[in-house]
Amino acid sequence: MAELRALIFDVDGTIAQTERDAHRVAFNLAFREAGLTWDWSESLYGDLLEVAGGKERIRHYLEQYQPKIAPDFDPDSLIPQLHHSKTRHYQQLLSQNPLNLRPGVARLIAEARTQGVKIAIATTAALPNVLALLENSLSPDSPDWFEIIAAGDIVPKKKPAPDIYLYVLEKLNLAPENCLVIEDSPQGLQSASQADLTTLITVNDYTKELDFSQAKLILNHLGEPESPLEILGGNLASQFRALTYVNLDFAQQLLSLANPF
Ligand code: XBP
Ligand code: MG
Repeated sequence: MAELRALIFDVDGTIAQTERDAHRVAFNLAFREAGLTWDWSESLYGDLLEVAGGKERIRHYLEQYQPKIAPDFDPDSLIPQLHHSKTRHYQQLLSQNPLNLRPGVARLIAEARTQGVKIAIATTAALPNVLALLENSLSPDSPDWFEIIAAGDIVPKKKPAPDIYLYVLEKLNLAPENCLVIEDSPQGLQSASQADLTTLITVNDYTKELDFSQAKLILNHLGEPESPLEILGGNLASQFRALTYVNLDFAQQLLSLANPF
């Protein structure tokens, strides 16, 4: 049997709904601070999320939406400068107004810690941003709970490339069949799947209409006993009709069904 030894969490959109009201707002504050008139609306930001990574997203926006930017602007110095300022604004926003974690996240992390199941993070966001979320919304000492926090530029190729998940597996020293990934985006699913990992999807407003046709199970969130989850699809959905919230027993069952040999 594929024994569950670790849970690997994506961050943005999975642990908390950070994108619309925190990352997006921080990008816009950085643009304004730099004297730029760019403003990323909620709907434009949904399109821009196709590109993972803040610096990569700004570059994509420059190339696709601002091709006529003055030639004396050097993207290679402008982008890191903007991203640095965006990171500062993001940290400030989260410390002033901590975001709620998504349903079931804190409960599942607590259960894993009690049961000796390792926890890890694989994200395209920059490390200071991940730490700001964990410290403000989970617990000030929570970064230490994770075996490995793999973030940002730690690997050269971001999601949907598998590099970040391969890196986490190497650091955990575990085989993919011993780990369950929790993700919210097709790019994250693709990244984890290419590393042979089993992935549970919890969608959000930005990702609920996207293509998860290869997913094993798609939920609206992880659920709580008093706030049950909804099963939205996935090729193992029929096995879990009675599921109300995700716990380690369920995680083990999902892993075993997805890794039968
Ligand atoms: C989501 C991302 C991140 C954030 C912005 O990461 O793509 O780039 O939108 O954060 P994930 P940074 O879903 O993998 O957690 O500006 O720090 O990159
Ligand atoms: Mg995500």
